[in-house]
Amino acid sequence: MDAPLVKTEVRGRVGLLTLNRPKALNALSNDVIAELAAAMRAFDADENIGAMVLTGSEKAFAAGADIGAMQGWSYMDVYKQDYLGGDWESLKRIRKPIIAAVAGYALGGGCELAMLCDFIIAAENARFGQPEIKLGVIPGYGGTQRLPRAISKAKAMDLVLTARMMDAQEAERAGLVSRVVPAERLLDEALEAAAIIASMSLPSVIMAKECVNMAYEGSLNDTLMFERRNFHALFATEDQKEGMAAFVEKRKPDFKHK
Ligand code: CO8
Repeated sequence: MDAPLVKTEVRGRVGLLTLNRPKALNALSNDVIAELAAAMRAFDADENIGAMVLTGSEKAFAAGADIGAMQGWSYMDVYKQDYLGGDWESLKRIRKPIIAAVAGYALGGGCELAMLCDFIIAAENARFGQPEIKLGVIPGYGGTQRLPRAISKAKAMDLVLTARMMDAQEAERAGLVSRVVPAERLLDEALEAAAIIASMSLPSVIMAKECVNMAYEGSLNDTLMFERRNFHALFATEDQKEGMAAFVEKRKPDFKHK
């Protein structure tokens, strides 16, 4: 049997989810997200679970959506499958709190997945970024919408337009991350925080999460759809083909700006 792409474990009243595609730095294929969504839904429905922790490896929380899989897709391919709808979209309907425990790279869809969690605890070696522009596309899973809300327009523009990475200290100063801890403390710190949450009354925990999200998300649904359609549209460009081919072939892209 193939190893699971997402490992699950129960620690007391906490559900631990570990992305498990280490050779591809936990690149988020549709299969990874399908497994993640199924596991989160199961924890969400389990009355013995009060909170969840989502983590990756020491080197990468997740290095983004799976570029190899996306490389050949056309505009119609992404539009018809409503890429990043479906299982992806269902993650934001999980009602119990999810803490992202991030070590190493959280890039592109990986940074977006961390931001979709309720808060982020980072290891000192964590690095956050939205490098999609280097591939001839833009963030497609909330990066252009959640990042300016989580940090500032200036820093979000800086990251999204230059593709530079932000280290854990900068991410904490900017407000993206709630705590930074030594790498060896990361999982314990996240599990302890989740255990505290799981010891509270579940209805009040769920309502608190819903209310904070109401304050934060306003009209996010509309803007996320706007972002997704623009992300789809970029698959009609030559530069998307070139950007992703260049990554796969390990060379610099030669963009033609069309
Ligand atoms: N997709 C597929 N494979 C990947 C990805 C990825 N995003 N990232 C890394 N890998 C693979 C590499 O191809 C390599 O595989 P192999 O060993 O078979 O050649 C393996 O992981 C190890 O990677 P590297 O050799 O590159 O490791 P380095 O330590 O040299 O570099 C980096 C680490 C800097 C993280 C580098 O791998 C990198 O730049 N990765 C791509 C980062 C990126 O561009 N992410 C954005 C992807 S696009 C995206 O997320 C679209 C957003 C739309 C929404 C998606 C929602 C999920």
